[in-house]
Amino acid sequence: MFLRIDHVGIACHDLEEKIAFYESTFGLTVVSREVNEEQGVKEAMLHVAEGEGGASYVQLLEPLSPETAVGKFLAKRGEGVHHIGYGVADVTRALQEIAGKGVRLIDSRPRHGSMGAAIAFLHPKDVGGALTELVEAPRRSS
Ligand code: V0V
Ligand code: CO
Repeated sequence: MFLRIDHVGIACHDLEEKIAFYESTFGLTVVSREVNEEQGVKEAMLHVAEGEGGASYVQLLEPLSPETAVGKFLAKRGEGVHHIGYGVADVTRALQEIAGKGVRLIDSRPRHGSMGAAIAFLHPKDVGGALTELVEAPRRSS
């Protein structure tokens, strides 16, 4: 079902400061920045590698307000790994298959994600404490 680890999402208080850290420490490059009102975040994707199953990234997340998913996470747990995003070929199909196994879906249908992806979250309480995101990247025209 999973093609790759698409991204690891990292919650932070100050997006610009964390971008500067990842750039200067690891030599990573920002390939996309977005404000996603629905998800309550300002985020940046930093490219890590290309693999057979597609590209992988680090996603840095700053909350738009304390009441958002990432805002609440920061207040409870502080900065750190917030979620893991797995690449899938078809997010709607993957959601059906996973729901059939009794895992609670946060999103029963795909939402808008970074860089034009269709995304959906699974409840961390049903995935061993790991907030899990499914990511269907847009098809490349080649
Ligand atoms: C909360 N919990 C987590 C967690 N956030 N566990 C692991 N990882 C996380 N990130 C735990 C929390 O400690 C509580 O456990 C329990 O879940 C309920 O948490 P809560 O603080 O009461 O918060 P809720 O229930 O209001 O919200 C939690 C969920 C929420 C996971 C339902 O954060 C959510 O809907 N997340 C999905 C959307 C999202 O995260 N968007 C931002 C990324 P205890 O303490 O009761 O044991 S957007 C993104 O990635 C984009 C755009 C992209 O990739 O393109
Ligand atoms: Co994400």
